Amino acid sequence: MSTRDRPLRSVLYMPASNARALEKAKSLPADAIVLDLEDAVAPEAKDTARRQAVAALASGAYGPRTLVLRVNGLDTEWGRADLAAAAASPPAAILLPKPSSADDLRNVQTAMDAAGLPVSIELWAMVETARALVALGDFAAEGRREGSRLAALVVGLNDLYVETRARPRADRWTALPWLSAVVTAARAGDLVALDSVCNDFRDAERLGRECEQARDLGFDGKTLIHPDQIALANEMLAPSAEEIAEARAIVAAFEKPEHAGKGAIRLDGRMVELLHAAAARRTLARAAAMARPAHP
Ligand code: 1VU
Repeated sequence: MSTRDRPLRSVLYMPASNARALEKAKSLPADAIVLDLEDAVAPEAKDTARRQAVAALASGAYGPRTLVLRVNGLDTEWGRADLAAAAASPPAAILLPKPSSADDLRNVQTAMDAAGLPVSIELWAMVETARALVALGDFAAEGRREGSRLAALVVGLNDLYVETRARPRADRWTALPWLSAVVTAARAGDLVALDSVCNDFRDAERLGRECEQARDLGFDGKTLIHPDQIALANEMLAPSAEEIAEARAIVAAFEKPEHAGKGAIRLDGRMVELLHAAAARRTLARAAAMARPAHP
């Protein structure tokens, strides 16, 4: 199943060098887990992290959680070894840090092919450089290209703040144009859109505000750094009971015989169109996917 069809409300990073975190993740209610070989792992721990990540991927101990491997860039001494290791026990997706052009996305797919990663293994791309923001249209086109592995865009605000010199603000107003641009590119490219992390993992109020922003901007899920952040993301990035009830009402209204062949109808005193029925069906499909046990 493509990750496009899986719930990805909560996507938890963990350093693959941290054996305790790898163990703990087996019982955490995250929809997806990113085993990080890149920034969260010190150079002297890269080999241990790669070995532990491969063992985790091969273990079958993470149930239906979507497993993703964040590799080091191909321009580092570790990148190609990371891909070769992934081929031994493939994750659902490879997460590429710091791509800045469509060429970077195509080059890593060529390297994935060469490493022997099956074509079903997707590519997720971080959006964390100024050049990536400028290239979002090309990223969307890559998502639409026949045979492309690209399936998701993942925002990385920590790097973007440093590179652009924009100041991180608690309400994230300095990042809103980027966040919105990433969601737009994801929709144009038929890609999953995942919001950045909230570094202040003890601040549930702030996380709640970020999840609300992510939901309202149209993100599919939020990346996380700590187990305490999972429950809130799962709750806030799922369709609410009211949204599900409304979606059911719209679908039911369009299915009435008297509305057959109509493009627009009246429901509870307002107009709903076929495009709303399509959105309602998508909401119901997401809710159904989230109702399936993702974390036993
Ligand atoms: O109760 P236990 O001792 O068994 O477990 C600890 C701890 O190991 C565990 N835990 C985690 N388990 C899985 N995944 C995690 N991400 C994770 N974080 C912690 O939970 C128990 C309680 O932990 P704690 O509250 O004592 O927290 P620590 O001080 O151990 O850890 C805090 C940090 C922030 C260091 C930790 O949460 C962490 O390493 N998070 C992930 C960092 C990461 O992957 N960064 C890179 C991606 S972010 C990015 O690049 C932005 C784009």
